[in-house]
Amino acid sequence: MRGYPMNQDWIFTKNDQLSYASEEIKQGEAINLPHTWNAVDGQGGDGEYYRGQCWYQRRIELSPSQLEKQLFLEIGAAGNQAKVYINGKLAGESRCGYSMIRIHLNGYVHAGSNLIAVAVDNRADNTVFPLMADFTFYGGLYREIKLIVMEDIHFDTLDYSRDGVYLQQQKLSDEAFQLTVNGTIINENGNTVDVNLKLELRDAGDGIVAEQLILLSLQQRASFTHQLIVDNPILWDGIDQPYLYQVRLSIITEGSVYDVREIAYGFRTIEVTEDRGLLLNGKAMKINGVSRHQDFGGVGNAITREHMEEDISLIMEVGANSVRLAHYQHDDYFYSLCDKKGLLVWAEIPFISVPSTEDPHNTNAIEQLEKLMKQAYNHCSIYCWGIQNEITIAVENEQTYSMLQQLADQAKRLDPYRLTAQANIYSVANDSVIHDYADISGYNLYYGWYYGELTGLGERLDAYAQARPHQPTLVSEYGVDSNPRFHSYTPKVKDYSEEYQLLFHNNALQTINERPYVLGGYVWNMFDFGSAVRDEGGEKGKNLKGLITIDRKLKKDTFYLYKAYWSKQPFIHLAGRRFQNRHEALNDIVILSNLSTFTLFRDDEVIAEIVDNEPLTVVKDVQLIKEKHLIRVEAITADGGVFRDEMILHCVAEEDKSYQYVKQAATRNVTNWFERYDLTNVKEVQLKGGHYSTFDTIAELYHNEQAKAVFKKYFGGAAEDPRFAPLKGTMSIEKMAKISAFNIPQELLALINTELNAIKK
Ligand code: GCB
Repeated sequence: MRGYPMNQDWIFTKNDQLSYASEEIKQGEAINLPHTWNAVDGQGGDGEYYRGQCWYQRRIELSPSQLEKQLFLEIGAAGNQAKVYINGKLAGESRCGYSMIRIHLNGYVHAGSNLIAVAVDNRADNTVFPLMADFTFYGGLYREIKLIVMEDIHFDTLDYSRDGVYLQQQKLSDEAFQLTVNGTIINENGNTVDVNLKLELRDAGDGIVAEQLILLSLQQRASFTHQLIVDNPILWDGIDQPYLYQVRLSIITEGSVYDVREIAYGFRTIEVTEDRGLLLNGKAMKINGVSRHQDFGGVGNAITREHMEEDISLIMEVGANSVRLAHYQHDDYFYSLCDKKGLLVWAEIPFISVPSTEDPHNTNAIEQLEKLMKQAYNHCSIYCWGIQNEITIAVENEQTYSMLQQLADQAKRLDPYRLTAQANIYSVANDSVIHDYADISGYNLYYGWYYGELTGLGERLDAYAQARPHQPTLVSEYGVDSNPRFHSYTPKVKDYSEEYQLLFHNNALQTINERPYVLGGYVWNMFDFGSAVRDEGGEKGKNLKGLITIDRKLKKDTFYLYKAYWSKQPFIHLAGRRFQNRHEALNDIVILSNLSTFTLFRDDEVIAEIVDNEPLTVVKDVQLIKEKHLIRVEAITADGGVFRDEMILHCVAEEDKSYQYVKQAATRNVTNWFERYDLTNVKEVQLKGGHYSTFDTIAELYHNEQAKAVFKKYFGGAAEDPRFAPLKGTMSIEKMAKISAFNIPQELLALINTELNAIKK
């Protein structure tokens, strides 16, 4: 299999005309891939971003000799749906916006110039996931495209898979692993041939560890399963020792090599235990995890390998040992980087927020899971397949469970050796049966941000552990938005200050670390990311929960908090450097470090000598007297290494108001909007059957003019917003009340019910 990049010289237009399947685009824009049309409006517009069907075209010149080979077009991904036309004929389609697409070109192409036209569509479609989520659904051909050239006899490349071969591993004993190789070989010309399948295992130094030759006779196709016993392999042991072997598979006949796959592969065991948490190679490992969305500032999801390398090096710098690649399939290259660096990966599909109301079987979720798994199968870093994220926002019922059962069954059928995982919204009950549908059932918990107090996190985890002592949990998400422009001496929820983010995460880290039964957590999020519908914290179109800004240029103080907890690379960092104008005379200086002995200076004067093993150290009441002070901290390690950091603080007379987040009058998130209703004497309503109530779905309320009028009285046109459309068929007012953003008090539900329940169905 040889691949030739085809990223240059494309023509793009937003003008949607079916004639572009066969006719040249006249007034298009010349672009190179990767490309998205939402790089700007997807992360900072007025909430709307362009969602439509757009066209891409490119010509490809093929010689008669090339046509004797098997030719495939490989499209890294197309967001969210695509139709691929070759010389005017529909040759392939995709409804999985994050998966790789492969199209067999022979039969569509001829010698000379051929027209490739791709219609890419990111409009809302109730049967294609994600339907609704807190991130931008960027449109475009946002990954690389290649022409793949193969001989007539080759590994199967069209069963959705990447390699056409699947590697599985099982530990047999303390001394040996079994490596199983499954796959299918295709013979395009259909004559009976005998082929040798050569299987080699090479170590990191390219030395042969094991080698086998398997004879296969095939006509059109032949499937094979082969096992190799690997004695005492060097283990892939996470970030400490991500040792990779190379599995090389070659198809050979009469001395010629027809097809080769080389797969970097590591041997490891991963278990989740009731009492010892997650075990990697038998050793307990707390999951020090971060989540990642794939997009970058100004680039959207049209990222390159350099962007991915930058992300992985930041994730390594913070010292994480695991990454949740949310909320969809990421670029294959990223999973390879995780293999190389030893990061355990939670991989997942965009079955998120709400199921389809038009397709009760959610076929698209099943298809996306199959593609994710078949394409990412051979990455040893992946330890679990995520089957849903907060899918019960609007409704949790038998249909949800049967859907999850189907996804879990499919994951186990395709891969019996890896775990399944799910991430639930906090409103899912601790004893809900939903937790049974995956090996790992995590909670996305935002106590002290969207609801509750900071202490709520620990209380909730303890309550869960009591309700389900046999199933350990993890915090599959936690975080708060912070804008490094905002600062406070008295950080509090929703002030978006860097200081509140620090406080929140320090509490979360302590809470998770203190509880051995908690597997660990995934910070939401390593990076700020595009979420066009958002407008909060002084930034439009972005979720600001990152430890690093969306352009990857600024590490917020919380980044260094994690580094202090997790990383073994010695460092020291002074927090609060952007909170430069200090109007109070006495200031607490916060030091973040994994070192334990340091000296704090104000200008040239030593103001504290500290010995402290805590990742976060506070030196209280440092007095600022001059207009400008240089605050410096220095640590000397046992082996004489010197680490220092410094910052300038200004002593000012008046509070610098630019540090305060001022809520815009017209922001889309209105707090306490219900205050215009008198809720003082509202009584519970005994609901009558056969009448409307807050338990009916919005779609049902909309069927009746009177019920619709009641809904509109309280919620205005909310249900008519296109973003709400996927929710209408499943969301009730009761369910809305469970979502903190809607801010609906219980008394208001009763008030609405007095009106709704008077209307006969
Ligand atoms: C969640 C979602 C995630 C959001 C996050 C947030 O629970 O799973 O997609 O981005 O909350 O920031 O609200």
